[in-house]
This record gives sequence, structure tokens and C-alpha cells, in this order.
Amino acid sequence: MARRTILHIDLDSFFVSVEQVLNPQLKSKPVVVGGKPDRRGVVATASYEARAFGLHSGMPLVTAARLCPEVIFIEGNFVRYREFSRKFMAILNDFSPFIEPIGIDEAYLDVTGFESIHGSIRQMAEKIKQRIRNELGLCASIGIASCKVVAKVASDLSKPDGLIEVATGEERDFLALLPVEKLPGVGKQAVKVIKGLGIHTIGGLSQTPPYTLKSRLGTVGEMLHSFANGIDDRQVLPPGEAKSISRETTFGEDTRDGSFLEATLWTQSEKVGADLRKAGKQAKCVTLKLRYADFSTITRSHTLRESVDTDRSIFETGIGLLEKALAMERQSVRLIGIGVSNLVETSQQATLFTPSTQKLKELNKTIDRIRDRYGFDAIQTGRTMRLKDILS
Ligand code: DCP
Ligand code: CA
Repeated sequence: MARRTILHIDLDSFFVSVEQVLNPQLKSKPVVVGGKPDRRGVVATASYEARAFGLHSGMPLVTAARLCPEVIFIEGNFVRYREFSRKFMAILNDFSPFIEPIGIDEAYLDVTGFESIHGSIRQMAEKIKQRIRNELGLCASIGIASCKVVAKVASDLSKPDGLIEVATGEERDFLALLPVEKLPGVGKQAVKVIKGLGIHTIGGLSQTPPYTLKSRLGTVGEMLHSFANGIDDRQVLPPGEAKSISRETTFGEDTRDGSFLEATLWTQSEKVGADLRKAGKQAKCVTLKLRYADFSTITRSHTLRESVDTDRSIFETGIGLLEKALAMERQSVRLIGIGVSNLVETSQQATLFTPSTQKLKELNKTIDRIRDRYGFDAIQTGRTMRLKDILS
């Protein structure tokens, strides 16, 4: 694999730091986000001042209050954290388009070959930290390495407000003395197994024959062996936009029952339609999938003249395809599925809707809202009710 340069960037005590930016009186104090200790709940995150008392994420709030009586408890506000997260990712995106956000406050950045733009990758990382500090008031810790796993360990180790660069060729030595718990991928279960083998450091893990680890931990064992040796071929993958949305159902018994297939198709179309609208997309292509009793599988697609997002338009296209397919095949159906693809942003659709289409769109919106709040089964549409009858 060609040489790569990867950054792992992680914000320090994220929720608490946001609270400290919004209320500077909280700065340099032991602060915990997670709620009041009079309720059952756990610490979401603790400021580094609170961590000095042994407080950490996941600890019951009552324990936190006992260990550090002067700690300030804050409820937390996820909407604000999302907003900071969005701005954080936008800053990173200015430095490299090859960004893989992980959760809310960390990301990998592939910056292979970007040295010349910033002098060196270290200088680039300094600039990233600077912009995050200036524009958001937050501290970021950064690891620089030739692969994801080493970059991640480096940023963790550098915290808080740190920056560690691991030179190519030094990966294994860098990891060797660290306890195995520090290696990403080593969960609670794996720690027990590994320590049971008498291994306590990542270096120890790197020297254990891979087959020993595989026999105890399965494929994870092999992966951990590579990681421990500083080998990790995983790419930095930008989150892909959904290119298609689909649902399929395998029946307990094969069937040719038309109204049963139709009702199933309707329920699936409702779910696909809801996902489509949630994504703010419309689809130009509808695909039906059928698997017959002998396991042979077919797909049939129809491209529409105009993009759609209502349940009914998806369903009606699907029914047309289903009727044609069944007319050509005498076997029973084992699986049915429907999907949409060729997606476009809803805003790009310039067509003027006819009053009846407009009505359908409004109806779908209302049903989506109710189902978002109360769950999919909160509303039974006509055909779904028929499905319920059939199933019961
Ligand atoms: N979080 C949570 N519950 C947990 C762990 C984390 O709600 N058990 C939330 C709060 C954190 C945020 O996710 O602020 C990011 O998690 P991190 O593990 O990155 O922890 P912090 O950013 O708080 O601290 P660190 O400086 O160690 O990265
Ligand atoms: Ca963090």
C-alpha cells in the first residue's frame, strides 16, 4: 500500500468545553455534563479538572458528587453540541476533502501529499488546532501517522490540547509500551482474553502469533494483531450519501396470494417513501425485487419521467412491475422488495404539482410526522390493515 498521512482529530472534553465557552465562569473548574445528581443518571463527560478527582464518562452522578463535592453539574443541551460539531467538521473540511467524521467530536482526515501547502503536516495540524481555538473556543488533540489506528492512539495519548506525530517506520515502537486497553478495537471482553494469555502491552500483543489470537478472538484477533504491529489498511471514507433506499421481506411460506403481496408492497412503499422524504430526496427509478421458491431472483426497474416521493407513486410503479413479473412466472414468491434510486434533491424539482399530487404530499407529510412521534404502527393505512387481516 502506498504511503499515506492520516490525521485523527478529537475535541477535548467536548460537551463540557462547549458549556465553558457559553459560560466562561465554568472555565478551569470541575464540571460535569449529564444532569443533576439527585436523579439516576451518569456522567456524559467531565472536565479535566473533574477528571483529576477520578470522575469519568459513564460514572453514576451520585458517585461523582461523592468523589468531588464541589463539582458543578450541568444538564447539557444536545442541539448546541450538534451546532459546534457541524462547525468543527466544516473547519476540517477546509483542510482536506477526504474527511471521515466519527461520532460527534472526532474525525479522520487523509492529508497524503498535502505537506507543500502548509510547509509540513505538523504545521497543518497546528493551523487546524488554531482555527478550532479561534473560531470555536475549543481545544482539539491531533495524532499524525501513516494509518488510522496509530493516528487515533496518538491523539488519545496527546490529550488534552496535544499533538503527536508518529514517523513512518516507528509505528510499532510507538505502540509497544502502551497497555493493551489503549488499542482501538480492544473491548472489555477482548481485554479479559488477552490478559488471560499473560499479555499486558500492545508490544506483547504484536509478538503473539496471529493464530493464537485468532483461535481465542476470531477474526478480531487477527485484526488486533495487525493493529498492534501498526498495520491498518482501512481507508478514510467520507460518509456516502444514500444512493438508493429499499425494503424487502422474506416470507415464512412461499406465496402467490395477490392481495398479500400487494399489501406487503404497500407497507414497504410507505417505509421507503418516508425514508426518501426524510432525506429530502425524490427518486426517478423504482425497482422491484422478487425471489421465487427455487431461490432464483429477479429485479425489474422502471424509470419515471418525473421524480417522485409519495408512497403511492412508489407503490403504483411497483405494482405495475409486479403484475408483469408474475404474469411471466408461475412459481410462488419467497421474497419481495421495493427500492428507489436515481435520487435528486427535492428542491431541484421544478414541476408544478397538480392539486391531487399536492394533497398526497401533504397527507404523506402528516403521516410522517405522526409516525416520527409515535412509531410506524401508530397509523394504519387501508392496505396495511388488509395485511394485518391476512397475517392474523
Ligand atoms: N459521551 C457521552 N457518554 C459517554 C461518552 C461520551 O455522552 N459514555 C459524549 C460526551 C463527550 C462526547 O460524547 O463530550 C465525546 O466523547 P469522547 O469520548 O470524545 O470524550 P470527551 O470529548 O468528553 O473527552 P476527551 O477529551 O477524552 O475526548
Ligand atoms: Ca473527545
